Amino acid sequence: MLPRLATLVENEDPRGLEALDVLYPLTGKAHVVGVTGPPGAGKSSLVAALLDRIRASGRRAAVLAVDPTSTISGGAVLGDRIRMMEQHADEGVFVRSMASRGRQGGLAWATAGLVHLLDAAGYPLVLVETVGTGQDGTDIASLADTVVVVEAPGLGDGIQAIKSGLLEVGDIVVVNKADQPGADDARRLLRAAFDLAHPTDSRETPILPAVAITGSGVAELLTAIDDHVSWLTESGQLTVRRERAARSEVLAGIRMALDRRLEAGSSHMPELASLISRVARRELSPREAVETLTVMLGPSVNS
Ligand SMILES: Nc1nc2c(ncn2[C@@H]2O[C@H](COP(=O)(O)OP(=O)(O)OP(=O)(O)O)[C@@H](O)[C@H]2O)c(=O)[nH]1
Ligand SMILES: [Mg+2]
Repeated sequence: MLPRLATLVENEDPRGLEALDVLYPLTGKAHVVGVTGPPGAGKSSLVAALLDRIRASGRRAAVLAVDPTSTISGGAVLGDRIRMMEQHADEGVFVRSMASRGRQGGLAWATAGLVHLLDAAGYPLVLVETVGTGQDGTDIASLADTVVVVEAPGLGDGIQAIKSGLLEVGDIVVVNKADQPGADDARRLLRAAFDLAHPTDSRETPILPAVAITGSGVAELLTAIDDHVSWLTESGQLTVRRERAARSEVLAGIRMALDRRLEAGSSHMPELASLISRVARRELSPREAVETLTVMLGPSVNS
Protein backbone atom coordinates (compact mmCIF):
# COMPACT_ATOMS: atom_id res chain seq x y z
CA MET A 1 0.00 0.00 0.00
CA LEU A 2 2.85 2.37 0.74
CA PRO A 3 3.79 3.15 -2.89
CA ARG A 4 0.14 3.81 -3.72
CA LEU A 5 -0.33 6.03 -0.72
CA ALA A 6 2.91 7.86 -1.56
CA THR A 7 1.56 8.60 -5.03
CA LEU A 8 -1.67 9.94 -3.57
CA VAL A 9 0.30 12.17 -1.19
CA GLU A 10 2.64 13.32 -3.94
CA ASN A 11 -0.26 14.22 -6.22
CA GLU A 12 -2.05 15.94 -3.38
CA ASP A 13 -5.01 13.68 -3.92
CA PRO A 14 -7.55 14.41 -1.16
CA ARG A 15 -7.40 10.75 -0.10
CA GLY A 16 -3.66 11.04 0.39
CA LEU A 17 -3.95 14.28 2.32
CA GLU A 18 -6.65 12.86 4.57
CA ALA A 19 -4.52 9.78 5.20
CA LEU A 20 -1.67 12.09 6.25
CA ASP A 21 -3.91 13.87 8.74
CA VAL A 22 -4.84 10.53 10.29
CA LEU A 23 -1.26 9.24 10.27
CA TYR A 24 0.41 12.39 11.54
CA PRO A 25 0.07 11.54 15.27
CA LEU A 26 2.05 8.35 14.54
CA THR A 27 5.02 10.30 13.16
CA GLY A 28 8.01 11.81 14.91
CA LYS A 29 9.65 8.47 15.60
CA ALA A 30 11.92 8.33 12.55
CA HIS A 31 15.38 9.82 12.46
CA VAL A 32 15.24 12.04 9.36
CA VAL A 33 18.60 12.49 7.66
CA GLY A 34 19.00 15.00 4.84
CA VAL A 35 21.78 14.28 2.36
CA THR A 36 22.53 17.37 0.34
CA GLY A 37 25.34 18.94 -1.63
CA PRO A 38 26.26 20.20 -5.06
CA PRO A 39 25.28 18.28 -8.22
CA GLY A 40 27.51 15.30 -8.86
CA ALA A 41 29.17 15.24 -5.43
CA GLY A 42 28.08 11.62 -5.03
CA LYS A 43 24.96 11.94 -2.90
CA SER A 44 23.08 9.09 -4.58
CA SER A 45 26.15 6.87 -4.52
CA LEU A 46 26.64 7.63 -0.85
CA VAL A 47 22.98 6.96 -0.04
CA ALA A 48 23.21 3.63 -1.90
CA ALA A 49 26.34 2.72 0.08
CA LEU A 50 24.68 3.76 3.33
CA LEU A 51 21.69 1.56 2.48
CA ASP A 52 23.99 -1.44 1.96
CA ARG A 53 25.53 -0.80 5.34
CA ILE A 54 22.18 -0.30 7.05
CA ARG A 55 20.77 -3.50 5.58
CA ALA A 56 23.89 -5.46 6.45
CA SER A 57 23.33 -4.57 10.09
CA GLY A 58 19.72 -5.67 9.92
CA ARG A 59 18.23 -2.19 10.19
CA ARG A 60 15.44 -0.77 8.06
CA ALA A 61 15.43 2.50 6.17
CA ALA A 62 13.50 4.51 3.62
CA VAL A 63 15.00 6.80 1.01
CA LEU A 64 13.36 9.75 -0.64
CA ALA A 65 15.30 11.18 -3.58
CA VAL A 66 14.02 14.59 -4.53
CA ASP A 67 14.52 15.47 -8.17
CA PRO A 68 16.91 12.71 -9.15
CA THR A 69 16.91 13.74 -12.80
CA SER A 70 17.12 17.48 -12.64
CA THR A 71 20.82 18.10 -12.51
CA ILE A 72 23.64 18.73 -14.89
CA SER A 73 25.56 15.64 -13.87
CA GLY A 74 23.80 13.19 -16.13
CA GLY A 75 20.26 13.01 -14.91
CA ALA A 76 19.41 9.94 -16.96
CA VAL A 77 22.18 7.89 -15.39
CA LEU A 78 21.03 8.97 -12.02
CA GLY A 79 17.39 8.26 -12.72
CA ASP A 80 18.49 4.75 -13.65
CA ARG A 81 20.31 4.35 -10.40
CA ILE A 82 17.27 5.36 -8.41
CA ARG A 83 15.07 3.02 -10.42
CA MET A 84 17.55 0.24 -9.81
CA MET A 85 17.42 0.91 -6.10
CA GLU A 86 13.63 0.93 -6.21
CA GLN A 87 13.63 -2.49 -7.86
CA HIS A 88 16.09 -4.01 -5.48
CA ALA A 89 14.35 -2.73 -2.45
CA ASP A 90 13.36 -5.50 -0.07
CA GLU A 91 11.00 -5.29 2.88
CA GLY A 92 13.54 -3.52 4.99
CA VAL A 93 14.09 -0.79 2.43
CA PHE A 94 11.78 1.57 0.67
CA VAL A 95 13.12 3.84 -2.07
CA ARG A 96 11.09 6.54 -3.66
CA SER A 97 11.95 9.40 -5.98
CA MET A 98 10.02 12.58 -6.49
CA ALA A 99 10.39 15.18 -9.21
CA SER A 100 10.11 18.85 -8.46
CA ARG A 101 9.35 19.53 -12.11
CA GLY A 102 5.88 20.88 -12.74
CA ARG A 103 5.34 21.52 -9.08
CA GLN A 104 4.08 25.03 -8.50
CA GLY A 105 6.13 25.81 -5.47
CA GLY A 106 5.37 23.58 -2.57
CA LEU A 107 8.39 21.32 -3.00
CA ALA A 108 9.28 21.55 0.67
CA TRP A 109 5.66 20.85 1.49
CA ALA A 110 5.45 17.74 -0.69
CA THR A 111 8.79 16.47 0.59
CA ALA A 112 7.67 16.86 4.18
CA GLY A 113 4.42 15.02 3.41
CA LEU A 114 6.26 12.02 2.02
CA VAL A 115 8.69 12.02 4.93
CA HIS A 116 5.74 11.93 7.36
CA LEU A 117 4.31 9.00 5.44
CA LEU A 118 7.58 7.01 5.60
CA ASP A 119 7.89 7.89 9.27
CA ALA A 120 4.35 6.69 9.99
CA ALA A 121 5.05 3.51 8.02
CA GLY A 122 7.58 2.67 10.71
CA TYR A 123 10.94 3.23 9.01
CA PRO A 124 13.27 4.19 11.84
CA LEU A 125 15.61 5.96 9.44
CA VAL A 126 14.49 8.17 6.55
CA LEU A 127 17.19 9.45 4.18
CA VAL A 128 16.26 12.41 1.98
CA GLU A 129 18.53 13.26 -0.94
CA THR A 130 18.24 16.79 -2.34
CA VAL A 131 20.53 18.86 -4.51
CA GLY A 132 21.73 21.78 -2.44
CA THR A 133 23.57 24.82 -3.67
CA GLY A 134 23.03 26.93 -0.59
CA GLN A 135 20.57 29.18 -2.36
CA ASP A 136 17.63 26.95 -3.11
CA GLY A 137 14.46 26.62 -1.18
CA THR A 138 14.22 22.91 -0.63
CA ASP A 139 14.52 23.57 3.09
CA ILE A 140 16.11 20.25 3.84
CA ALA A 141 17.85 21.86 6.78
CA SER A 142 14.59 22.62 8.53
CA LEU A 143 13.04 19.27 7.69
CA ALA A 144 15.87 16.98 8.78
CA ASP A 145 17.11 16.06 12.25
CA THR A 146 20.57 15.52 10.81
CA VAL A 147 21.96 17.21 7.72
CA VAL A 148 24.82 15.53 5.87
CA VAL A 149 26.50 17.87 3.39
CA VAL A 150 28.38 16.02 0.67
CA GLU A 151 31.26 17.80 -1.02
CA ALA A 152 33.85 16.48 -3.46
CA PRO A 153 37.23 17.73 -4.60
CA GLY A 154 37.18 19.47 -7.93
CA LEU A 155 33.68 20.91 -7.63
CA GLY A 156 34.98 24.43 -7.36
CA ASP A 157 37.20 25.57 -4.54
CA GLY A 158 36.47 25.10 -0.88
CA ILE A 159 36.10 28.81 -0.31
CA GLN A 160 33.18 28.79 -2.69
CA ALA A 161 31.60 25.94 -0.75
CA ILE A 162 32.04 27.91 2.45
CA LYS A 163 30.58 31.07 0.98
CA SER A 164 27.55 29.28 -0.44
CA GLY A 165 26.17 28.85 3.06
CA LEU A 166 25.45 25.20 2.41
CA LEU A 167 28.11 24.06 4.85
CA GLU A 168 26.48 26.11 7.58
CA VAL A 169 23.54 23.73 7.66
CA GLY A 170 25.72 20.62 7.82
CA ASP A 171 25.77 18.59 11.02
CA ILE A 172 28.17 16.24 9.28
CA VAL A 173 30.29 17.06 6.24
CA VAL A 174 31.50 14.34 3.91
CA VAL A 175 34.34 14.92 1.50
CA ASN A 176 33.42 12.23 -0.98
CA LYS A 177 35.61 11.01 -3.86
CA ALA A 178 38.50 10.76 -1.44
CA ASP A 179 40.12 8.56 -4.10
CA GLN A 180 40.65 11.68 -6.20
CA PRO A 181 43.38 14.30 -5.91
CA GLY A 182 42.69 17.26 -3.68
CA ALA A 183 40.49 15.43 -1.19
CA ASP A 184 42.88 15.83 1.75
CA ASP A 185 43.34 19.52 1.02
CA ALA A 186 39.60 20.01 0.80
CA ARG A 187 39.13 18.31 4.14
CA ARG A 188 41.85 20.37 5.84
CA LEU A 189 40.45 23.60 4.43
CA LEU A 190 36.93 22.75 5.59
CA ARG A 191 38.18 21.78 9.07
CA ALA A 192 40.01 25.09 9.42
CA ALA A 193 37.01 27.04 8.17
CA PHE A 194 34.65 25.31 10.60
CA ASP A 195 36.98 25.83 13.56
CA LEU A 196 37.30 29.51 12.71
CA ALA A 197 33.59 30.03 12.30
CA HIS A 198 32.53 28.02 15.35
CA PRO A 199 35.35 28.12 17.89
CA THR A 200 33.11 27.59 20.91
CA ASP A 201 30.48 25.11 19.70
CA SER A 202 29.84 22.29 22.13
CA ARG A 203 29.84 19.84 19.26
CA GLU A 204 32.51 19.72 16.58
CA THR A 205 31.15 19.11 13.09
CA PRO A 206 32.74 15.90 11.81
CA ILE A 207 34.38 16.23 8.41
CA LEU A 208 34.72 12.72 7.04
CA PRO A 209 36.39 11.32 3.96
CA ALA A 210 34.50 8.76 1.89
CA VAL A 211 34.63 6.87 -1.37
CA ALA A 212 31.00 6.16 -2.05
CA ILE A 213 31.63 3.83 -4.99
CA THR A 214 33.74 1.45 -2.88
CA GLY A 215 31.98 1.97 0.43
CA SER A 216 35.12 3.28 2.10
CA GLY A 217 34.30 5.59 5.02
CA VAL A 218 30.61 4.71 4.93
CA ALA A 219 30.65 2.78 8.21
CA GLU A 220 32.18 5.84 9.89
CA LEU A 221 29.51 8.04 8.34
CA LEU A 222 26.73 5.82 9.67
CA THR A 223 28.32 5.93 13.12
CA ALA A 224 28.50 9.73 12.92
CA ILE A 225 24.82 9.86 11.95
CA ASP A 226 23.88 7.64 14.90
CA ASP A 227 26.08 9.71 17.23
CA HIS A 228 24.39 12.88 16.06
CA VAL A 229 20.93 11.66 16.97
CA SER A 230 22.22 10.68 20.43
CA TRP A 231 23.68 14.17 20.79
CA LEU A 232 20.41 15.76 19.67
CA THR A 233 18.48 13.79 22.25
CA GLU A 234 20.89 14.38 25.14
CA SER A 235 21.37 18.09 24.44
CA GLY A 236 17.68 18.82 24.06
CA GLN A 237 18.33 20.01 20.51
CA LEU A 238 15.93 17.44 19.10
CA THR A 239 12.98 19.28 20.62
CA VAL A 240 14.29 22.58 19.28
CA ARG A 241 14.68 21.15 15.79
CA ARG A 242 11.28 19.51 15.74
CA GLU A 243 9.69 22.80 16.78
CA ARG A 244 11.59 24.57 14.00
CA ALA A 245 10.56 21.90 11.48
CA ALA A 246 6.89 22.22 12.42
CA ARG A 247 7.09 25.99 12.15
CA SER A 248 8.76 25.96 8.78
CA GLU A 249 6.35 23.37 7.42
CA VAL A 250 3.29 25.29 8.50
CA LEU A 251 4.69 28.55 7.10
CA ALA A 252 5.59 26.79 3.84
CA GLY A 253 2.03 25.51 3.63
CA ILE A 254 0.58 28.94 4.20
CA ARG A 255 2.86 30.43 1.54
CA MET A 256 1.87 27.73 -0.91
CA ALA A 257 -1.83 28.18 -0.23
CA LEU A 258 -1.53 31.92 -0.73
CA ASP A 259 0.52 31.49 -3.90
CA ARG A 260 -2.01 29.14 -5.37
CA ARG A 261 -4.90 31.41 -4.56
CA LEU A 262 -3.12 34.31 -6.14
CA GLU A 263 -2.24 32.22 -9.19
CA ALA A 264 -5.86 31.22 -9.58
CA GLY A 265 -6.25 34.97 -9.61
CA SER A 266 -9.08 36.58 -11.47
CA SER A 267 -11.48 33.64 -11.50
CA HIS A 268 -11.45 33.20 -7.74
CA MET A 269 -10.60 36.75 -6.74
CA PRO A 270 -12.35 39.39 -8.79
CA GLU A 271 -10.94 42.04 -6.42
CA LEU A 272 -7.43 40.98 -7.38
CA ALA A 273 -8.13 41.29 -11.11
CA SER A 274 -9.62 44.72 -10.68
CA LEU A 275 -6.73 45.89 -8.48
CA ILE A 276 -4.25 44.67 -11.10
CA SER A 277 -6.10 46.54 -13.84
CA ARG A 278 -6.08 49.70 -11.73
CA VAL A 279 -2.31 49.34 -11.22
CA ALA A 280 -1.89 48.92 -15.01
CA ARG A 281 -3.96 52.08 -15.59
CA ARG A 282 -1.79 53.94 -13.06
CA GLU A 283 -4.79 54.64 -10.87
CA LEU A 284 -3.19 52.79 -7.98
CA SER A 285 0.42 52.17 -7.12
CA PRO A 286 1.57 48.53 -6.84
CA ARG A 287 2.26 49.12 -3.15
CA GLU A 288 -1.27 50.40 -2.56
CA ALA A 289 -2.70 47.34 -4.30
CA VAL A 290 -0.60 45.01 -2.16
CA GLU A 291 -1.56 46.93 0.95
CA THR A 292 -5.25 46.59 0.12
CA LEU A 293 -4.94 42.84 -0.32
CA THR A 294 -2.76 42.14 2.69
CA VAL A 295 -4.83 44.09 5.16
CA MET A 296 -6.65 40.85 5.85
CA LEU A 297 -3.40 39.32 7.15
CA GLY A 298 -3.14 41.89 9.90
CA PRO A 299 -0.86 44.91 10.29
CA SER A 300 2.35 44.74 8.26
CA VAL A 301 5.69 44.51 10.05
CA ASN A 302 6.63 47.93 8.69
CA SER A 303 3.69 49.84 10.05
N1 LIG B 1 35.88 8.50 -8.18
C1 LIG B 1 34.73 8.53 -7.52
N2 LIG B 1 33.58 8.75 -8.18
C2 LIG B 1 32.43 8.79 -7.48
C3 LIG B 1 32.40 8.62 -6.08
N3 LIG B 1 31.13 8.72 -5.67
C4 LIG B 1 30.39 8.95 -6.76
N4 LIG B 1 31.16 8.99 -7.86
C5 LIG B 1 30.74 9.23 -9.25
O1 LIG B 1 30.33 10.58 -9.36
C6 LIG B 1 29.22 10.68 -10.27
C7 LIG B 1 28.06 11.35 -9.57
O2 LIG B 1 27.63 10.53 -8.52
P1 LIG B 1 26.14 10.61 -7.94
O3 LIG B 1 26.07 9.68 -6.80
O4 LIG B 1 25.18 10.42 -9.04
O5 LIG B 1 26.15 12.12 -7.45
P2 LIG B 1 24.92 13.00 -6.91
O6 LIG B 1 25.48 13.95 -5.93
O7 LIG B 1 23.82 12.13 -6.46
O8 LIG B 1 24.51 13.76 -8.22
P3 LIG B 1 23.13 14.56 -8.50
O9 LIG B 1 22.01 13.79 -7.89
O10 LIG B 1 23.08 14.62 -10.00
O11 LIG B 1 23.32 15.91 -7.90
C8 LIG B 1 28.91 9.27 -10.71
O12 LIG B 1 29.53 9.05 -11.94
C9 LIG B 1 29.53 8.42 -9.63
O13 LIG B 1 29.90 7.14 -10.08
C10 LIG B 1 33.64 8.39 -5.39
O14 LIG B 1 33.71 8.25 -4.18
N5 LIG B 1 34.77 8.37 -6.17
MG1 LIG C 1 21.78 12.12 -6.91
